[in-house]
Amino acid sequence: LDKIIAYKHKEVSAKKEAFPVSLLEQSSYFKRETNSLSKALKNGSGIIAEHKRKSPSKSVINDTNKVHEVVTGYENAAVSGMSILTDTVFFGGSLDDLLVARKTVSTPLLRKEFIVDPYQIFEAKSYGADAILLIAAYLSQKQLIEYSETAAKLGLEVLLEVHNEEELNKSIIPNVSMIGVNNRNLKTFEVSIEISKQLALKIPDDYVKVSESGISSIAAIQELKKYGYKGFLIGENFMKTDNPGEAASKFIN
Ligand code: IGP
Repeated sequence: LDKIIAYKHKEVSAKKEAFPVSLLEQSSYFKRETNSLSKALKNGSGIIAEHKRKSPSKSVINDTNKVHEVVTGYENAAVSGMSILTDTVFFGGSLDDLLVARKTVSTPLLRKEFIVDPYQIFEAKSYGADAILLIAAYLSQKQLIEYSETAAKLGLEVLLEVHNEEELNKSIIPNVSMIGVNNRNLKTFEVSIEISKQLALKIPDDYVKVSESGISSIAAIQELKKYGYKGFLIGENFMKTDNPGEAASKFIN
C-alpha cells in the first residue's frame, strides 16, 4: 500500500502539470447530472460488479480487453452499480476503461482509485463517474472531510472504505453516503468476511453499508444481508470467468 500511495503522488503531480483542472472541466461529462449509487443499492440487487484485470494479491485475473462486453454483461445482469479500476500500474486499469464504461451503460459507476489529491476527484467527474472511493487506511480525517466535500460539490457520492474500528471512527463525517468494509487487509492481503460482520453494528444507520472483497457465494451475500449490508462489491469472482456478466447474473436471479 505504501508503494502504491508513493507512486500515486508522483502520478498526480505529473498529470496536474500536463492536464490542469481547468481542462478537465471542459469535458462534456463534467456538467452531467450524476446517478445515485446509494439509491440504486437500496432499490436493487445491491451488487456492485467490478472491472478488474489484475491485482497485487492475485496478479492476472482477466487479461482480455473487453471493457465494453464486460460492462454490457453486467448491465444485462441488472447489477446496481459497477466499480471501474482506473489504476494502471498495479491493477491494469485506466481512465479510458471508465470512459468506455460511461459511454456504454447508464448504471451508476464508481471510480476505483487510490485518491491522494482532489485533482483525481475532478478527473473522476470528467471521465463519467457517479461516485468515488476514499480509503481511510491512508487518508487523515482532515483529508477525508475535505475530499468528501469536494465530491459533494461535484455531485459525486462517496464510498468510504474502512477495515477496522479505528478507521471507522474517523470516517463518521458529512458528505459520505456509503461506508464500505473491505474484507481484505490492504497491507497483508488477508481476506475474511468476518471483518464485515464485526464492524456492521458499529456503522451508524444513516450510511448505506457495503461489504467489499472476497465475496464468492450467494450464501455469503444472504449472510451479510442479515448484518444490514445493502451493497456487495465483487470483482475477482466475476472477472476470473470467461463471461463476467453471466457470472454476475447467477448471483442476481
Ligand atoms: C473487489 P474481490 O475480492 O471481489 O476481487 O474485491 C474489491 O472489493 C477490491 O478490488 C477492492 C479494492 C479496494 C481494489 C476493494 N477496495 C481498493 C483497489 C483498491
